[in-house]
Amino acid sequence: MRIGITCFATYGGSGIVASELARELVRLGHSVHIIARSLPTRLTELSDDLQFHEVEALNYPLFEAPHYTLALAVKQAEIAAREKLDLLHVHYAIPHSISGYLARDMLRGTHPLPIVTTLHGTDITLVGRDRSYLPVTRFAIAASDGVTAISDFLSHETCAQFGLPGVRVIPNFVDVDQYVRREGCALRWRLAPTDEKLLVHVSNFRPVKRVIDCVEIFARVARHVPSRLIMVGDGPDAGAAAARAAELGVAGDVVFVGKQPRIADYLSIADVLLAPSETESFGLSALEAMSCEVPVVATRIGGLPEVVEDGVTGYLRNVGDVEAMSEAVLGIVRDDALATRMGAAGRKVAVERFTTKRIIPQYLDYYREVIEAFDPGCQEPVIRYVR
Ligand code: GMT
Repeated sequence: MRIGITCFATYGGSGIVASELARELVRLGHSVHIIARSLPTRLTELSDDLQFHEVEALNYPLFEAPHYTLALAVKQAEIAAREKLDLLHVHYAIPHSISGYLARDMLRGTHPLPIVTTLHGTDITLVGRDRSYLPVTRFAIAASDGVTAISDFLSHETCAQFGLPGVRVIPNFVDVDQYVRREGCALRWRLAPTDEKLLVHVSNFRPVKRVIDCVEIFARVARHVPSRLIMVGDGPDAGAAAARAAELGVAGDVVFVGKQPRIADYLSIADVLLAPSETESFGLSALEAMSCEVPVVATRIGGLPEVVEDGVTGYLRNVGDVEAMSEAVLGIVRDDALATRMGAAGRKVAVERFTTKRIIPQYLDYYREVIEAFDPGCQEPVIRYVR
């Protein structure tokens, strides 16, 4: 197949999922064209079968901001026609589905271009629910030829909020050969020189991630067990997290490593992953940690319970309950046998339910279904993904 993929290239789960999907599709013999504002961070190995097309939006003095949505639609249509794409797969509904809709319409009568939209989370739970975006989000989803969501939670949210029928659930996935436990490596010795326990957090440091809760949890744990907190990523709340660490007197043991191209390096040496999010439709870093045999302490919200089993692969606690989360972490770092058992259970879940090999074929089957059902002559946007 010849597939176009649009995603945000910035630090975010949807761009990572789109990049890993692209890489796997190419590995399986398909051609992929990434159409995005910049090259997604995890995609470095371009080739004839994995090409990147940059969207450049003209900034004219009359415009208050460049019109990315329109420039993207033009690029999607241009690449689809030139490269004879069989399908365009957009990640994150706003604004990518709308651009796809425009591209499909621009090509009407010349090149059939079915659109699949994958919903990732905040495109439904935060941005899409905002009054200023809700009608257009609903329209974009209804107008897509195929729609997938990355968890049952997100599928239900989509139905509840937009009054649309259930969408196909294709969960996120992990490369279990890349995300593995590594003992005794140089990075571990550098970050934990006297064998401290390593608590790791990975995110884009936006308010929904509650990174300050990570610092609060860590400060409570560090009172009892020699440990360090490794903060991987960057974003708006990084400064506030650093300030809180200083206030709590733990700044010396909180290490901000910034955005990292190889998250696996940090997860593979962690003792606990912290994911205290306010909302999370899946929690990709939790799954990646589980693949590395790392117990997860997270919040009991959104799709996280579909990934982390409370008491088995980690612990789930209420949003903001830093006391309970620090108790949960202490339970793990004080009991090596429990930590090993939880790590092994997490790895088993990753291997049995969420491997790349198990999930990518679900996308391919869905592409085929959508292409087969596509009616290039249809003028009205209809909810074609419902059977
Ligand atoms: O909002 C974010 O955290 C970023 C967002 C994205 O689109 O990049 O992440 C969402 O998609 C990830 C990949 O599917 C999921 O693992 C995250 O749970 C989801 N984030 C939220 O729901 C907050």
